[in-house]
Amino acid sequence: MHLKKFILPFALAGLLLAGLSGCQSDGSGHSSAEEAPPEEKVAVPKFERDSAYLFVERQLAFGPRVPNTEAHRKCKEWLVEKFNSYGAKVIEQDFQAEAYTGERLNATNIIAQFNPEATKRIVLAAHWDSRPFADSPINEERKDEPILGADDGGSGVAVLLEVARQLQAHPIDMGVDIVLFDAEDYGESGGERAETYALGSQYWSRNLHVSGKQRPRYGILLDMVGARGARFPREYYSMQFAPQLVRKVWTLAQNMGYGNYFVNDTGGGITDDHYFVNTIAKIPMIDIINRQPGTQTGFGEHWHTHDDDMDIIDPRTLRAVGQVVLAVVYREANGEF
Ligand code: AHN
Ligand code: ZN
Repeated sequence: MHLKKFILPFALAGLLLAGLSGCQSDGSGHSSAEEAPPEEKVAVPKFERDSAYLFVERQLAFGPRVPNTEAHRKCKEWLVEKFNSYGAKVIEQDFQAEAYTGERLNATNIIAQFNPEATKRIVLAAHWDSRPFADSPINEERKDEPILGADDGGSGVAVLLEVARQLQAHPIDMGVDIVLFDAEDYGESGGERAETYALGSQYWSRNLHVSGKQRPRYGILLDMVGARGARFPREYYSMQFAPQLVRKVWTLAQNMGYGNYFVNDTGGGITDDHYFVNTIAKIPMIDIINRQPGTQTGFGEHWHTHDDDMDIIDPRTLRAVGQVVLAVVYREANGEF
């Protein structure tokens, strides 16, 4: 309590100073002379929550999206076709990864580029695979069966598909790279060997599809952004690698009326895809991820169980996250973020 009271005035002063000076260390603020202002400002479009909800359903209809399965291949085809239909330049970044089990996974990072030539770019990411087993300590049911991953995987992808749809309908000059990582959730139970997770983001971080001036300036990762009652505290590694970006996104979200989701609280570090993007690719990337401190796993009762299906998804959560992401994208494109 005392600590909070002590820190708050300094945090506020820091925010003000950062805002006034217009210079930030995490690459999220830039007013460099070489960068031309946008031709015309484009209003932030409305994020259609029902559209995003349908995108979760469509993914689940393929079944669990576990690497080396038919459902995984079929879903990949659908995602690629969807991004193509929205006018993106799509790159299928195929790779083979060795799982902790020794299995060889045929995997693909799906990359959808808007304005591929633009030198001012940001990256939006989620993982599109789902977990091959239901190993949560909370629920012992059908532990060996793969999960549908409506929230864990499906939700982030669904939000980014709707963002892509809006980018086609309301074009901007800025570059946006949507990256759907594969093989995020094939990691060893228990989570001690964190590097057994996030195989797609580790591969992408070592083999970026862009270089030089086209390198994205920063990124936002969405992981488990669809559950009813979701709660997104400021994740620890995000604060370490991109503190100004976290503050700007959370402040924006709260000003938009989504403070019940984007809570004023700090959460522990998650070795999620953004961890490897930050440490290997050195692109500042934050993670918007649902944390539920009241539960044994810290991720909610449905996490890595068969309850992670459509019943857990709330279109209002998808909208809160999607509308904030759209606000960041369009404000950044307008030079107003
Ligand atoms: C670990 O448990 C090491 N990482 C969690 C990241 C994750 C799993 N996100 C979704 N499922
Ligand atoms: Zn997971």
